[in-house]
Amino acid sequence: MSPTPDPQALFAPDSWLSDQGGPRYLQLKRRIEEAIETRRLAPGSPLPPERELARITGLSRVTVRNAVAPLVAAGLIEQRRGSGRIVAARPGRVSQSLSRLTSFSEDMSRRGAVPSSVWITRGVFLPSPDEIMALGLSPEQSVARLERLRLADGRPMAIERAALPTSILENPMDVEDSLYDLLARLGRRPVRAVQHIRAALLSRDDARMLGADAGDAALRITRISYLASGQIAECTRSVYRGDSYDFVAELTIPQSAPQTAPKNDPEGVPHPTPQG
Ligand code: 16G
Repeated sequence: MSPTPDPQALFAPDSWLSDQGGPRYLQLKRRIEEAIETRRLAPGSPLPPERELARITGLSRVTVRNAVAPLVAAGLIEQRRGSGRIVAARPGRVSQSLSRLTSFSEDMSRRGAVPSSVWITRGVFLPSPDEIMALGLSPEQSVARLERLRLADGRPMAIERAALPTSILENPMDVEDSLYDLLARLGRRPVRAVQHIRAALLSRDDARMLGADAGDAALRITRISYLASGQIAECTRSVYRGDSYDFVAELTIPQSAPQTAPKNDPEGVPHPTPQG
């Protein structure tokens, strides 16, 4: 079993629990998920018992229970007879939020994995008809193309094919480990993006690079990202191994919609409306 992390340091509520952060059981659930993602709670390490979590966080045991139950149901935490709850063996998949505009390097580092890339193509080219459309270029303008196999801890995760107007990225050879780091240094990091995700099957060539079999499940993602000025910064077409990612979207009820949780519920835990 992995060493027990210091639960006090991990769960002291000052840095993550707030009145504005929504239901408290969800805030705690997120805190535990984040600790698992960043490996502060490594696979095999014990989750502090309910009573201790309640003491450290100042939440009720019911709230703690409501936070932990969905993580057990999702397989992130295992209930072991006699030895309490432990973090499940690291799932092969990476959970990626659909609401945050982050880079591959940031996503992997946040999870304690080491990102790396193998370059497939890097240079300045005349744009293809698709790139002209996607980036709003004229046929005489040029594009910077970056094609990379992206790896986490040496394990192939995705193939990314990015095209950027040369007004955004003049010299693709300047990109070292992270494209978004370089764009940030140039003051041209995208602030908004639209992503399309669809299911696909791996082609023979992509499968070979990803260490999978032709015809295996994959996700195709197109991201068009924008600068604050509205200018298109990047069009990236990626192929992710179907078994490596879970894309997670957090859904909230619109402010104007009627609330179903009883007003007097201090924990904000939604209850089914009593029948009859
Ligand atoms: C992400 C983006 C990709 C971007 C890359 C930059 C998706 C689907 N794609 O993988 O558009 O170019 O990050 O990563 O999320 P980097 O800064 O590590 O090079």
